[in-house]
Amino acid sequence: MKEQNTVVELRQFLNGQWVPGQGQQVSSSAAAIPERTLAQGAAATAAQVGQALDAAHAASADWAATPMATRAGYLQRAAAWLRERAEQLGAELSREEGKTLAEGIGEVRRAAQILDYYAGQAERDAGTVFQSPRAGEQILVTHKPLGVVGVITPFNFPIAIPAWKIAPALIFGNTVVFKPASLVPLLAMRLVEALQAAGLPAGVLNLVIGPGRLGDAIMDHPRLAGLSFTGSTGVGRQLCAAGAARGVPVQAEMGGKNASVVLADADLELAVEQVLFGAFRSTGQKCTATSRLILDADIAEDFLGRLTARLDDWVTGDPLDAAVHMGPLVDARARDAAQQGLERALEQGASIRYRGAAPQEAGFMPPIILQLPEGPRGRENAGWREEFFAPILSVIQVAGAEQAFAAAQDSEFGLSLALFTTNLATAICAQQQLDVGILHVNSESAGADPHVPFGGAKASGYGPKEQGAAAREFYTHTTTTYLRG
Ligand code: UN1
Repeated sequence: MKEQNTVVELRQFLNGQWVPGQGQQVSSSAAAIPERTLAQGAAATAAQVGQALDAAHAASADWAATPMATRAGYLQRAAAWLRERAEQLGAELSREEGKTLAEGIGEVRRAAQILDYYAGQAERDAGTVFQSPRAGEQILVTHKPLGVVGVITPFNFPIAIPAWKIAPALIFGNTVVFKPASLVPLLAMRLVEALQAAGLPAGVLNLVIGPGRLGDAIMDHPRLAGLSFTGSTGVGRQLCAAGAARGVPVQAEMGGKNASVVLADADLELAVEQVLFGAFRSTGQKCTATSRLILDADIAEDFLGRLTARLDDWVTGDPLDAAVHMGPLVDARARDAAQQGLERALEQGASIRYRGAAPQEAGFMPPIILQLPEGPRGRENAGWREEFFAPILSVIQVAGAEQAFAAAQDSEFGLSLALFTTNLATAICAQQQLDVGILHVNSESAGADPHVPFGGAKASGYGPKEQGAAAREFYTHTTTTYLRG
């Protein structure tokens, strides 16, 4: 692996200037080599968060009055900037977060695609005109920005998730205070650099890097008009409650415990490949990852035989090595937390059906398949209930589609579900019966396109969904105008 030894100076972006933080020292390191520091500097303080919100507020009237086509230009230029540097930034992402180089480069390109998609909003409808029951009248529904929007993002998609919140916030005329996960500040800084290079006016986008409690400083600030959050269900619900108390809309994308259901009539080769990707790509660190596997008993042994054979060739190691399929978890703390979850599952009667090979150091963990106990005990097991955010796949067996759907529904979460069947009627039944935000028929549980709604049911989501036409629902409020000439 080619190593550069430069440590990036970690800075805050306030009112169009890169400035040092005034808080405690923070740093990020390589996921696979924790002793290697990648970025270092002082965290933002609550006072600096206040400056960020004040700057965003001061910029907000001019930004809202800027034509959408002009706002789109900034996003397009930032997209081009990212695309030109996709390989280099993808390598930075891979090194810091731990996903493979291909996934890192893919994520940078995806961020560019998201920016371009929202730029296209300038050529879409600006609202809706309704018929009026009264003569000589039209009813217009138009959209206005909320004002200053807070964006709080997790470590697992260090640039794509920020892009899919910041791009719609900006295109719809909001100004932004962005707080990324402090484990992955590098790509957050790159996204801000891209928009700065595009000429974005001062104050429109502000970046504050630091510990989680900065999120409370954003939430509590009187200028805040909306908050979009992706992360754990616990933190998301606290933010939703705080927002409700203040009348500030909050959009929260939270946990998942997504099932893949493989029925007896499925194309097994396809299902094996898609479950492998869904469960183990990005080391299982996606809210859309497959972590429950529900197999029809008729094909269960055949399926597991094929899946474990594929896993025998699955290489866990240095994420920058092209031969590697799976890097480490983001850090040793994440690995230890997943390890403890695994131990709880084992104490509660689960057994290890498969454990792959992995380096011992840093946050490395091998791919693991857990067999849960039969009957209701299986569905009380930590392997069924808890989101480990790790390459651990918990398996149960059922008899037929009806039992499979009942098992799939038996979860606090409702983000994504992958169903493998060749029977169209069964697929339609799943669409009607299952409380999930995203249903994949014959494809893996992870993945999202920018032009369609993304988000979950039950404990997985709160507030309007993200992406596509859904984004406008969150980032704007409407005025209904009864217009008579
Ligand atoms: C994807 O499946 O590619 O945090 C996107 C997450 C989700 C995004 C998933 N909010 O994993």
